[in-house]
Amino acid sequence: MPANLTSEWYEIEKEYREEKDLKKKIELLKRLIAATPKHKGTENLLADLRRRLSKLEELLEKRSKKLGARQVTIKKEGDLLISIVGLTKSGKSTLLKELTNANVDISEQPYTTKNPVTGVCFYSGMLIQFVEIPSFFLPKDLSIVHISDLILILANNEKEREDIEEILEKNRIQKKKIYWKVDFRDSKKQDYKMLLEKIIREADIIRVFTKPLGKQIEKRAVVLKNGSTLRDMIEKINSNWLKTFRFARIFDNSRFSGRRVGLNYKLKDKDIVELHV
Ligand SMILES: Nc1nc2c(ncn2[C@@H]2O[C@H](COP(=O)(O)OP(=O)(O)OP(=O)(O)O)[C@@H](O)[C@H]2O)c(=O)[nH]1
Ligand SMILES: [Mg+2]
Repeated sequence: MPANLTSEWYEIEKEYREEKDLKKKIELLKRLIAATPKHKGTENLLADLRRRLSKLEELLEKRSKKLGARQVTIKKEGDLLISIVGLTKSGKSTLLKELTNANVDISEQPYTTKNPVTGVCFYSGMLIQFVEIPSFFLPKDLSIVHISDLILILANNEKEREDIEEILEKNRIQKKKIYWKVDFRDSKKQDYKMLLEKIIREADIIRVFTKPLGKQIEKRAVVLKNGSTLRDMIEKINSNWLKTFRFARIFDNSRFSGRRVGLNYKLKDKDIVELHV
C-alpha cells in the first residue's frame, strides 16, 4: 500500500537527515512523526521513526548524564577545599554551620541538604572552604569531592565509616581523608581548632607570613605545598622580585630567628619572612 507522503514530509525528512545538533534532530523527528499520515501503508515507517526517536532520546540522556557528572557546581575559593562527606543526619550541616556560619538548613528530617552547600572560614591566615556533599552521593556532587584537597568524613560509628568507605571506593575517589565524629553533646570551640590544625597537617601545606620592611606581619598567609622554598614563595606572590632579590630574614621560634637566608631556603610552617629586594 502506498504511503502517500506530502511534500512537506519530504522537506522535514531532508532537514532531519542533515541536522547535526542532537536536540534539534529530536525535535525534527517528532515533527516528522506528526506529519506522517496514520494508515496501514505507513505502519512500518512510523514504527521505524519511533524506534529512531527513542534511540536519539537515549543518546541525549546519556550525554547529559556524562556532562552532569563532569559538571562542577561550586566555585573554588580560598586556600583549601574540604568536602564534608557522611550519611544523612550525620551532622554535616551542623558542622558546616559551626565552622563557617554558612546559611544551611539543619533538621531532624533525613536528606535535608539536597544540593552542595559551601562556607568559608578564616583560620590562622588561611581561607578554608568547606562544602557539604548531599548524602545521595550523585556523580555530579561527587565531582566536587574529586576536586577537593581533603575529605572530611563524618562517621558516628564503625558501620557508618565502612559504608562511606565503600561509597567512595565505588566512585573511585582516592583522596586523603580525615575522620571526625560529631560529638552532639560537647562541641567546644577547642575541638574545632584541633580539627582545623589536623586539616592543615593532612593537607600537607605550610602557612608562611610575609612581613614588609618596617611594617606589621601580613594577616593573610601565603599557602604553599610542604617542601616549598623561598623561591617558590616569591614566584607565587610576585616573580619580578626574583630579579631584585637580595636576601630574606626568617623569624621563627628557633634561636636563629632573624637570620638571613637565600632563595633555596626551605620554608617551614608559620615562618615569618622579611624580604629584602
Ligand atoms: N542534640 C544535638 N543534635 C544535633 C547536634 N548536631 C546535629 N544535631 C541534630 O542532628 C540532626 C541532623 O543534623 P544535620 O546537621 O542536619 O545533619 P546532615 O548530615 O546535614 O543531614 P542531611 O543534610 O539531612 O543529610 C538535626 O536534627 C540536628 O539538630 C548536636 O550537637 N546536638
Ligand atoms: Mg545537611
